[in-house]
Amino acid sequence: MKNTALHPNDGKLALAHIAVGYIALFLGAIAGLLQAFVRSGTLELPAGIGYYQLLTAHGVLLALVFTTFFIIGFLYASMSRTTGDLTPFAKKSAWIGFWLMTIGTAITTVMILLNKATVLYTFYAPLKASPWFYIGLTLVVVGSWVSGAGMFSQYAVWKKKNEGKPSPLLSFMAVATMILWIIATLGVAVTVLFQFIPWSFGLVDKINVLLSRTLFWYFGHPLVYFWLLPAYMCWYVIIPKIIGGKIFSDSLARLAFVLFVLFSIPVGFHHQILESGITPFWKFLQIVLTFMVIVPSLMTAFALFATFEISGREKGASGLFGWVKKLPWTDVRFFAPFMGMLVFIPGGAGGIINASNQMNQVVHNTLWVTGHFHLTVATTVALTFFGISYWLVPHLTGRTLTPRLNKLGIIQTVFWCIGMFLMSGAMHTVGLFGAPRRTAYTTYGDHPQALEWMSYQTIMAVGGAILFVAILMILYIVINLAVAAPKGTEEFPVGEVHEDAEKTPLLLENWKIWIGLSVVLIVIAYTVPVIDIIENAPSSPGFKFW
Ligand code: HAS
Ligand code: HEM
Ligand code: CU
Repeated sequence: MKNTALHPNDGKLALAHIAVGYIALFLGAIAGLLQAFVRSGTLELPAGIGYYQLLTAHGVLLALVFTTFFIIGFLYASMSRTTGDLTPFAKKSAWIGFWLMTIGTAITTVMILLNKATVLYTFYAPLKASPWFYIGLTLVVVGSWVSGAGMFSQYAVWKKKNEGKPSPLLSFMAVATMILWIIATLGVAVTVLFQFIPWSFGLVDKINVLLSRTLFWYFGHPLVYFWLLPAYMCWYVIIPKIIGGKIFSDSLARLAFVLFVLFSIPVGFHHQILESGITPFWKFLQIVLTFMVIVPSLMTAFALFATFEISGREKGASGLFGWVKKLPWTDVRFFAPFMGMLVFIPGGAGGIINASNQMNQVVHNTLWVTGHFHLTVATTVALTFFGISYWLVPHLTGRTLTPRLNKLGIIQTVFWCIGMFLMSGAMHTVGLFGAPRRTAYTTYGDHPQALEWMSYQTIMAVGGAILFVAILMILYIVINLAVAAPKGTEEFPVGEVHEDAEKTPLLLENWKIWIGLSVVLIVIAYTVPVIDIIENAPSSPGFKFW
């Protein structure tokens, strides 16, 4: 394993991805701030900007663009760090992928800004956007596939040179994440290419709404694990090194990733529990599988506690919780991802509530759900990505994380947590009182219940404002780390496996078996209901409500 800095070209590649990601974060956060103020009744949008236009920009730029670009940059940096300089093929694929994704993002964003695609990030039919919105999204997906091909070839070349050895853990995880992504995006590619594009060009009049939503959620759920797995890469492999400990178990980490490849896809119906036209049996089956996909997260929680405790005890901690004191609380590279882990405890618990049939009737389409994913993706994942940026950006630019920037990072993390506690806490609570998500300011004719929601929506705005300050802080830090911090070297931390851990069975690297099993589960969970939907679900013409 090489410990030096990345090859300069590989560094540029990762940096380009991260830069686009942060630009999207900035633009998306402006929309978020405005939304929070509109919903509290303190702001009316100027210049004919619509609330849903803003919400579409927010969802697309943050959930789709910020995440995907940051992730691909990070995965390439991880591959290069653990398997050596990228091969010419991998490098070329990565750059072609980058440009396809960037052009696609630009087209999609322009369409949203022109108010020709106010369909939200889930682009549910029968809302109908300009065909260019869907074409832009297609370019993003195709670009990510080209990038994926580069990663797979890099991995295959390493495997060939090192026959019989398990691949470096970080590159195994990068490949697993990309396999998950490719299987998942097939669903969205099918609906966009065969349903949305012909329909939005007017080649066909009607669209099978339920089929398009089902294909969307076939993709939309694994999408959330595509966000989560890179955060898990940091937790399993990078955090142990930062805290001066060891990885608890290489096999357990790999097994968790394999379980995500198996169980994260055939579960999309848990977003459609209240959708008519799907037989309860198939919803039930997919919800059982949803509970299976909770297992690898519980395994992860276990492994992290074990890593923290073992490393603390090796440093002399005693008592039940003495190890907590041995953690490096003042190192933002640890502190930011750690706060992400902590937030994932209520975030994940909320997910389990969502997935429970009866409780889903209460929370579906309320602000509770919005609260859930601002904890999971917008805090657990986002704070971990910030935590990665503190060392990855200076590592790539040949600079250092100074004590001042480290301290600012700690303050940034605290601001994020306070802002999110207020915003997401208010969302969860008012959601239980029935306040709907995806709704601009309204008092429903001064209905007493709607008036009760208002004070919570004001708390959401206060939280949103604090979050926006935190956004400005992270941008200041990242830009500093990219262009202004003192020259030097910053380590790309990669943990070693604890000597007491079991040897890794090679079976875990047998992708044929895992991809095969994943396909079997998908076929079982989706074939019958999809045939039923194709045969029986009605089609609809398009609508433009904005
Ligand atoms: Fe979710 C809706 C169910 C996880 C994101 N989810 C959403 C949407 C998004 C989203 C974006 O079943 C909305 C989509 C839309 O626009 O409509 N979700 C789940 C379940 C999980 C889950 C069962 N979601 C996530 C993650 C996301 C995410 C992760 C993004 C990254 N979700 C749902 C359902 C809906 C839904 C329904 C539909 C709702 C509806 O009706 O519309 C599980 O994967 C969660 C498992 C996680 C855990 C937590 C493990 C804890 C760990 C931390 C350990 C901490 C340590 C530190 C070690 C069980 C690993 C502690 C140290 C100390 C010292 C204390
Ligand atoms: C929705 C605020 C950061 C992802 C919303 C809504 C508000 C909001 C008020 C919902 C409104 C509604 O349903 O009417 C903010 C603020 C942020 C922030 C103030 C920080 C400055 C993030 C981040 C992510 C994110 C970092 C993801 C990485 C989403 C998504 C939606 C959403 C996916 C749902 C869009 C939809 O329903 O179509 N946000 N947010 N947000 N936010 Fe955020
Ligand atoms: Cu889901």
